[in-house]
Amino acid sequence: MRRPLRQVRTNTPEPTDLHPAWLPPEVWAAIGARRTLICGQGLLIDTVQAEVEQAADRYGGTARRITAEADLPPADLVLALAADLPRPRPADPPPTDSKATVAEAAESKPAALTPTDSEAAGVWAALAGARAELATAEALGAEDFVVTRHHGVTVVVAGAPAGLLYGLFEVVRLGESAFGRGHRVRVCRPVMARRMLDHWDNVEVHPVMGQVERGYAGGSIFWREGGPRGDRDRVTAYARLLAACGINAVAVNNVNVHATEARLLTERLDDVAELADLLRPYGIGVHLAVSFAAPVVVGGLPTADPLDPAVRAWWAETTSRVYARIPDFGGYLVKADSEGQPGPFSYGRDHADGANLLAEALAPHGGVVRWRAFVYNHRQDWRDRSTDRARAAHDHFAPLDGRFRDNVIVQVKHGPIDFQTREPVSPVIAAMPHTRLAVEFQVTQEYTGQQRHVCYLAPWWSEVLGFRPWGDQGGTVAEVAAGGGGLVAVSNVGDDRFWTGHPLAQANLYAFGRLCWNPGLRPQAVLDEWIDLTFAPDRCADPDLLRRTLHEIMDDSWRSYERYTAPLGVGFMVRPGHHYGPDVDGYEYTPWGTYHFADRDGVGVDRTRATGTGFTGQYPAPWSEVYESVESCPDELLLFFHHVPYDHLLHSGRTVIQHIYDTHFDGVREVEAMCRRWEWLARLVDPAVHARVTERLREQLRCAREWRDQVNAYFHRKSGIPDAHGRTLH
Ligand code: GCV
Repeated sequence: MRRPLRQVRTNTPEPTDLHPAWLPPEVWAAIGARRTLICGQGLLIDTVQAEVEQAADRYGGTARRITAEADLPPADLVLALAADLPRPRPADPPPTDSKATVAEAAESKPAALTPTDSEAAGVWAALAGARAELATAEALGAEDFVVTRHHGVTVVVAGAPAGLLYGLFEVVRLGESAFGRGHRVRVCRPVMARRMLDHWDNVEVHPVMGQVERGYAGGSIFWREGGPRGDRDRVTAYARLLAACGINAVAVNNVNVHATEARLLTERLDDVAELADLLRPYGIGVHLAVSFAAPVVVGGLPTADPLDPAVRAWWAETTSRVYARIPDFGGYLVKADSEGQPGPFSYGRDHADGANLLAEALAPHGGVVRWRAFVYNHRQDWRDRSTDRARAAHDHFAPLDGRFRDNVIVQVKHGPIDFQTREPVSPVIAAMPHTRLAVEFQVTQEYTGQQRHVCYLAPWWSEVLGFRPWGDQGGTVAEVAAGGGGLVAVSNVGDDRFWTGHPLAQANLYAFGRLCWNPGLRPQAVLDEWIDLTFAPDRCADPDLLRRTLHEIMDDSWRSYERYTAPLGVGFMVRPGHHYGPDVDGYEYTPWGTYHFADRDGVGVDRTRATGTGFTGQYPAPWSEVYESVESCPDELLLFFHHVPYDHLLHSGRTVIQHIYDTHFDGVREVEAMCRRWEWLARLVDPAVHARVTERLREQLRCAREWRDQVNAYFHRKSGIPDAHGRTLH
């Protein structure tokens, strides 16, 4: 039963002029207008209470905390911990049929009862119904919850406070439909226990990389010019957004750990503790990226050798101090022996020695060490065709399988190179069955348009997560991650008022969280959720146009981006350093190991066992064979695995060179269409959002044309082959 609305307040953005992203006040209307009972104790239950109170305050409902023993007032929504579900006492109205469905309940009111008795009985009956369903459901884990509806009351029951917080946000997502007829029982459990974001935020502004490495949304929300930013409201608002899409952990500093950041572990630990205090009420645990050389750099020891007893003692003591200050600290994140970061190689030790050292220090406290597998030689001689960066992670880590301690998570980039627009799945994911693996994505759009281009990445991640490294008979990437260290992504958030620079890039952050929770969600369905929450289409003049247009712009935007940038999986071709815009030969003669080998006859990297670097041999069957053969290799990865002549015929029926020309023209046309479509939304979305996206689209179009013209001109000049359709190639 709904109470009549009291006066609804106007919706001002919270907390200052920050864009509310997927939690604008309107999404709380369904809950806020109703009577909610909250049962349970704990910090996260206080958060639930505060959220519902705020909504009720705005929309005229009520939020009452009750204990299991208290009288049961009438309610429309009950949010309860299973252990605190109120139990009827002899004097309470008897529960009616607990098995009644919502439809029955909504239509039937026991005639013999007075309205008040009826309402109270309805709540009792609803609780009895929830209890009956719980009895048949599998035990609820710490983050699980059940949503049921009986006798006109929606009941969310969780096994632990975190589950109730996620249950609350599920009701937010459901909106009015959480209180409608025909609601089926939903048991919700996250597929990934670990759902994490890594911030590549520097405390001290880095002379080249700035405040946030690969950040495209302004400064850091955590740090500013050498110290804490001190914007508590913003961090709390961020925590809230993360919890609402399912994230439960963050690393608060860059994996490239410089001098100031190294001290977060010791004398600047209070700065980390302060962030932990702000993130904790939303169930988000804090991790710290640490320098492997910390014993030397901040500890004053002569060595960081992982087998040195003094080094082990230093890590043990330092870690104990961290836990004394932050009892629920998540653990360490380490980039070692990679791109100049220190690591165990300096002491003749391997990555298992290094990771186990930190794991040993963390184990007594329940912490984990996340050890990145992004290790390769960034000082390669480009003349040396036998060295292949794609092989590096597997070469280094696969032989170590089984040697890592239980609380080590090896964190693997989803592709073998570096978050390109198209790469095969990393073979490491299939190569370490005795190691806990986490799969790493990049929400920040380093190589996918840097938040100046619309590029909805969920379809890409979804493909990766659904990939079966052992073929149809084996599990998926998502299953490997779920059984190990979960998913992690580099955050795309900064101090920009839209959080992500490009307002539509918010969808990537939201989608990453939702795919962690359930990798089986369809990207379009996730986008729909995000549109519903962020744009409230039902409240605009033309909901269908708004929804349809956003889908038209975003659904396929990753593939559009792929079309106008580097072709057929070859990757890079970006401007060195900042990685924005085209530069076909930009990395060709550099030490970074990212080459395309284009000449007058052909293009692509021969990674076969027969004639190339042997990388295909790192895959199990059937992929080792599929990728080895130029006939069976999927078109979209052809140039990643093979060097082929320009007139090589693709499965699509086009030659490689014609594919390059066609897709580049198509990609730009698609961006032109995006720009036109966005104009249709001028009066349907917030003018500030509209203006920002318009400005970004203009740049996207300019840049897409530049990509098209440079890539087409380059390959035309190399190959001398004209476009079959006679278009200008420059
Ligand atoms: C944080 C790429 C990026 C680097 C990043 C690195 C990594 O190379 O360009 O900025 O460093 O990946 O993942 O560690």
